[in-house]
Amino acid sequence: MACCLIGCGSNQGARREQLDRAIELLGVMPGITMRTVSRHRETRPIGGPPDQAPFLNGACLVETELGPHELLGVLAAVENTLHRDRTERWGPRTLDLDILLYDQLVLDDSIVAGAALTIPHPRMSTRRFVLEPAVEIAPDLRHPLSGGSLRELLDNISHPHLHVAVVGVPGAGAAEVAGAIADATLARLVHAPRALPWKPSRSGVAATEPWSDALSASAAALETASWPDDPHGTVTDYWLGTLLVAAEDALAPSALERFQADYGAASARTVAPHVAILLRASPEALAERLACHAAGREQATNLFAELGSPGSDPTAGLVRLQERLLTRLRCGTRGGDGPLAVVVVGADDLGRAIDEAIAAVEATG
Ligand code: A4P
Ligand code: MG
Repeated sequence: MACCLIGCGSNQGARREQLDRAIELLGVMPGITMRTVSRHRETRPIGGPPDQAPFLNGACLVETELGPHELLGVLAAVENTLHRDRTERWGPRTLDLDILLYDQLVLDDSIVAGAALTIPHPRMSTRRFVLEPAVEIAPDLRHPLSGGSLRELLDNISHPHLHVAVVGVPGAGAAEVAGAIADATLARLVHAPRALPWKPSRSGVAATEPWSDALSASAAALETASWPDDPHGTVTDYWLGTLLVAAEDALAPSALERFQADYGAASARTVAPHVAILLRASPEALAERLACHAAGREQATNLFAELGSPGSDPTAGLVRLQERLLTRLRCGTRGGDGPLAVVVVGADDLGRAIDEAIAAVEATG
C-alpha cells in the first residue's frame, strides 16, 4: 500500500461540486482508499492565459495498491468524467488532479503509454495553492528530494523577505531571467559581482586566489547583517553554492580543501536562498550561445571568464557542470545547505523560461 498526496484544482464550471464529485469518484475506485480531504480554498490563477477565473484548490490523501502510472490513469479518467479539456497548458479546467507525492518515490519524467509522470510534482515546492491544503491534512509528510516536511516547505515560501536565486551555468540566461522576475515582482535584484572563475576545459587547478576573491565578493552581497526585510524580496542571478560545485569540478584536491573551509565560513554569514530556479539548457543551446560569445555577440547573461584552451569542447564542460548543479540542488537540505524549494526550468527558449520562472515565484504569494 502506498500513501499518496493528490492535489485538486478547478476554475471552470461548478467548481465546488466538481471537486466534491472527484473526491467521491476517487474514493470508490478499485485499489484506492480515501483517507483525508482538505477544505477547498479560492486561489489566484498562476500562469496560463491572463483572464482566467480564480481556482478552487484542495488536496487529499489516499492509500493505494495501484502503481504510480496506474494511479495517473485513474486520475485522468476522473478528470475526463468531469469534462476536462486539455487543449491549453495551464488553461482553464473543470478539474485537475495531480500526483504530488507517492510515498517517498522519486520518478523523473518516466513515460509509460505516452503519459509522462514526474514525482514529486516538479512545481509543488513553490506553490502556496498546493502547500496550504496539503499542510492542512499532512503537515509531517516529507518531500523525498528536499528532505523537508510539507510544513517546512510552506514556512520556507512564507519568509517575510524571500530570497530567490536563479541558478545556471554561464550562458544559461540567469541574468535575463532574474531581471524579469525582479521586474514582475518588484523584488530587489542582485547581480553576481564576479564571473565564475571556472573554465569548461580545465581541472586540477592549484591557484585558489580567483576563487577566494569570487567567494568573498559573492558572499558580501548576501550578508545576513545587511539583509533587507521589506516584503518584496530579493532575486539574485547566482547561487553561492555554484562556486562550491564548480570548485569541486576545477580545483586540485589540496586547493579544494582550502576553498571548502573558506566556503563554509563565508556561507555561514549569508542568507541562503529559499527558492532556487535552476535553468537547464540543452547542449545544442549552450553550443549556440558559446558560438555567439566567440563571435563577440555576447549578452549580459554570459558571464564567461575565459574558455580555456582552444580545440577543447567547452560545451561538454558546461553540460557536466549543469548536471552537477542539478544533482546538488535537488538534494536540498539532505545535501547540506541547499534550498528547500527548487524548480527546474528549461532554458533553451528564454521567453518561456522567464514565464515559467515568474509563475514559480508568483505561486509563493
Ligand atoms: N504529469 C507529469 N507529472 C505529473 C504528476 N505528478 N501528476 C503529466 C499529474 N500529471 C503529471 O498535465 C499534463 C501532463 O502532465 C499529464 O498528461 C501527465 O502525463 P495536464 O493536467 O493535462 O495539464 P496541465 O495541468 O495544464 O499541465 P501541468 O504542467 O501539469 O500544469 P500544472 O503545473 O499542474 O499547473 N493556479 C492556481 N491558482 N491553481 C491551480 O490549480 N494549476 C495550474 C496547472 C496552473 N496554475 C494554477 C493551478
Ligand atoms: Mg495536471
